[in-house]
Amino acid sequence: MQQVNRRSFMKSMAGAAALASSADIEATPGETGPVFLSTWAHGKPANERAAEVFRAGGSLLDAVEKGINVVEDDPNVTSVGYGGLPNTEGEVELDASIMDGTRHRAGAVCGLHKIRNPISVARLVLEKTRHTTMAGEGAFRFAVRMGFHPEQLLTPESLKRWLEWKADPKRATFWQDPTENHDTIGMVSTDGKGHVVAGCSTSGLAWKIPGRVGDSPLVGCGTFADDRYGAASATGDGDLMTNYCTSVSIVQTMARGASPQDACVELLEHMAKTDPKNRSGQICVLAINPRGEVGAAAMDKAYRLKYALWRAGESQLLESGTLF
Ligand code: SD4
Repeated sequence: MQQVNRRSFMKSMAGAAALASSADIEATPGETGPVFLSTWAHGKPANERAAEVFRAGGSLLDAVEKGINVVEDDPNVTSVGYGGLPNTEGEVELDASIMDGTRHRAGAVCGLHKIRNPISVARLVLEKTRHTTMAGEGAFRFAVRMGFHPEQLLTPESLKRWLEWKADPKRATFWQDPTENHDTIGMVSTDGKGHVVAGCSTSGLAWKIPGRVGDSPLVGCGTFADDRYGAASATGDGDLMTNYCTSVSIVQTMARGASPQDACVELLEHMAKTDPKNRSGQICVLAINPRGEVGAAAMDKAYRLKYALWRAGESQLLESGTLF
């Protein structure tokens, strides 16, 4: 196994706060009980809802789905679900996937429009069909058949931002330079008894070319879960990360004995080595193993990963280290 240079990673972490938070999460080997780990600040209420659902007797899949629903329903999160920023034509196109580490089965939807909770549609693809991924119009019709109600997903705020973008003659487009408006909710979790689940949901890159699919709904890229080794999720530039199958790569590294933190760092090091341009890429990853040990890392300090950790009743917002 390639040795991960953890010391240089820790050295490159900006600020004592980041160092302290990483040390905290490493100091808990063998922890039992459920653990929820999610991307960005909106991951905190998502984790809290997931923990509530799990404590009330829901399954880990229920917990991850319902936790992610909190972010999808929030109109103030402009990168996920209702209120997500649209594609160039003003249509909100949503991507999501969820994976069960016990059955080694996932459900996913991409380019879903007019349905605010794609993670729940993805869950139904997993539970009710023999398919894994459904796209576009077919995914929409499947959702309606499952009882979801179509609605306008643009809020007054996201409509205003799209109109402003459209009116700007110097606007950035994906025919030229990438734009900066994106995020996702990625959640990885364990029940503390050896079961892991991963899920993620996003409106993808703002002003994307219609039909563009990011990493989030692609099993092995945006999410991966395997009870033997752990689960991972990714956030950032999906056009870049898809080429590295980030989540399955991290889980495979854990399969070779690496901790979640080392597995995250190893993937980033590999990306940086294979293409130096990746060093400034918007690349962030999270991982958990069935013992509840967690890892989080970002590539570049210009795009830092805030992440949320729920463990033993405590809900925290932390910041990962960066490789560069
Ligand atoms: C995508 N990876 O569609 C998603 C967006 C994201 O932080 O996660 N941004 O490329």
